[in-house]
Amino acid sequence: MFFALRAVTVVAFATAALAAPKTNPDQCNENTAPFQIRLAYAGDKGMAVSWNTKQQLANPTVYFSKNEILNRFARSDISTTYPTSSTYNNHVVITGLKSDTTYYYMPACGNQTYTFKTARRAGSSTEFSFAMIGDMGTFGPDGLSTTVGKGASNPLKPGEKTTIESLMILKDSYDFVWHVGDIAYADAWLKEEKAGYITPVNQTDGGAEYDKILNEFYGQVEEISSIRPYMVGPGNHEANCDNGSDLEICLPGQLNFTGYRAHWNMPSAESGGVENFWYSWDHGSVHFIQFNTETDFPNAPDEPGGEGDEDAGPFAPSGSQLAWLKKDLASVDRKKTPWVIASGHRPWYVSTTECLECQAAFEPLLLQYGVDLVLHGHKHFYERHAAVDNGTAQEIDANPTAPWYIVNGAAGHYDGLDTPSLPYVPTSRKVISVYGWNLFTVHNCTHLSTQFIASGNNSILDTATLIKDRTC
Ligand SMILES: *[C@@H]1O[C@H](CO)[C@@H](O)[C@H](O)[C@H]1NC(C)=O
Ligand SMILES: *[C@@H]1O[C@H](CO)[C@@H](O)[C@H](O)[C@H]1NC(C)=O
Ligand SMILES: *[C@@H]1O[C@H](CO)[C@@H](O)[C@H](O)[C@H]1NC(C)=O
Ligand SMILES: *[C@@H]1O[C@H](CO)[C@@H](O)[C@H](O)[C@H]1NC(C)=O
Ligand SMILES: *[C@@H]1O[C@H](CO)[C@@H](O)[C@H](O)[C@H]1NC(C)=O
Ligand SMILES: *[C@@H]1O[C@H](CO)[C@@H](O)[C@H](O)[C@H]1NC(C)=O
Ligand SMILES: CC(=O)N[C@H]1CO[C@H](CO)[C@@H](O)[C@@H]1O
Repeated sequence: MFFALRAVTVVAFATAALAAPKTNPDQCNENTAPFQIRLAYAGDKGMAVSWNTKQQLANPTVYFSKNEILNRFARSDISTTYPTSSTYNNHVVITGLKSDTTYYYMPACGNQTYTFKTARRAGSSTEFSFAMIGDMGTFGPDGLSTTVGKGASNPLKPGEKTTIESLMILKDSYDFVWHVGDIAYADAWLKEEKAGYITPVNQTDGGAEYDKILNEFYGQVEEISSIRPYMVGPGNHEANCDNGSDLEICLPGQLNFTGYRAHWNMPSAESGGVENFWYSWDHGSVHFIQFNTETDFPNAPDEPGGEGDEDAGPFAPSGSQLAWLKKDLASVDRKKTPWVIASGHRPWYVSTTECLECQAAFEPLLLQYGVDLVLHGHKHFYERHAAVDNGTAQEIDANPTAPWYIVNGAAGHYDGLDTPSLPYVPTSRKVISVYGWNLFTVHNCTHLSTQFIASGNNSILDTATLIKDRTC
């Protein structure tokens, strides 16, 4: 089993460049070689580095420096696995860095140097962009490809780029990626087997197929997650056993956010949150908040008895999440971070079934504290709304007092796209059913814009700008 604690890290300074590799207590071999490398912000002076290995490490170690010498290192003792996983998840947090600075790094026993850039100093007013994706599974023969299984739809058209390819081509246009839940869709394994889309790895091995798809996903996303912080939020597919099949097979790694808890290391320790479930961070002129629409609030859909029927959570004493959200929102210094952007997986303003429990729990706080923008996934299309105050639309170029809502769960996975219901809800302003992602640009303290980018050919299919009357 794994520890819910965040990695405690020791930062040391080696005196000679070549001394660093000798400090690794783990023997390097193919079982300790790092793969699936992924980054996450840890304050504006830190970076969480996570990666997997085939064997447990005594002391996961990352070498780093401002140049390629890599003469500093950070280390932890967090190397964890769970039943049905073939890998260990290693987590190290590097602290004491400079904000807005590029560092070179490499997990011990690696064969390649990567770079990351720390977050922009909280309060800095420089323009920046970030990428937002929702509901992205693995691409290729075990996920979304140019063919579909029985019952699935919307295969990739020949020559179309996947969302990962599109994000990679445009990687210089954003500082980080925010994946707002539903990560990998490994839980589709049984559905894909039943549809004749994939051949079982092994009928009796209880876990190989789930683990294979999960590993494929983390391998595919690595080209981005090893060079850009990849922030995540919980989605229902991180706890899902409703596999689209009539078989009762649910693997331990699939239950209760087990794989999700083990893989990621979001900055909850830095923000008083809980694991990868709810947390916040500052980046330049924005305070970002991830909240959890799956568990830990009244009538949460993934809790026992909830409508999602996932039998998951809770992860903290009753009332903790909403109390944290209120406290976090109340403590934002709007002079420092004039913008507040929040994300939770399930939408409540959307032209199909909405999460009313989520609305009841979260909307009053988001309204009360003047959150500027709320991002959701879950539904597999793109829908840009107006700013909305308890159902009443306010236009985004007219200094709205309510949050602007955008739903995008269209990054692409085995099941294809969803069809929105007609007529669209009154708050809807633009609907696009194409695989794609959003590029958000925070220009200054009054202008924040978005572009919806079709992954298949990188064309911009929608543009919109939120304008606030404020003095910067
Ligand atoms: C580098 O390490 C990765 C992960 O172990 C491995 O997949 C890759 O083949 C290695 N590359 C080279 C050039 O050795
Ligand atoms: C299937 O997996 C089980 C458990 O890992 C293993 O014991 C068995 O040998 C495998 N069967 C085949 C045909 O590979
Ligand atoms: C899910 O995991 C949490 C943390 O270990 C635990 O407290 C909770 O009871 C689990 N939920 C279910 C339904 O097993
Ligand atoms: C929101 O609107 C509904 C009716 O649509 C109303 O019943 C409810 O009291 C309103 N909530 C608030 C906080 O104003
Ligand atoms: C803020 O950015 C917008 C969009 O780039 C620009 O039109 C506007 O003039 C800027 N405002 C200030 C005060 O610089
Ligand atoms: C790019 O893809 C979108 C979505 O499939 C399509 O509507 C558009 O026509 C394409 N643009 C070009 C230039 O091919
Ligand atoms: C264990 C489990 O959740 N299995 C589910 C697989 O899918 C069918 C049909 O959707 C459900 O009825 C099972 O409960």
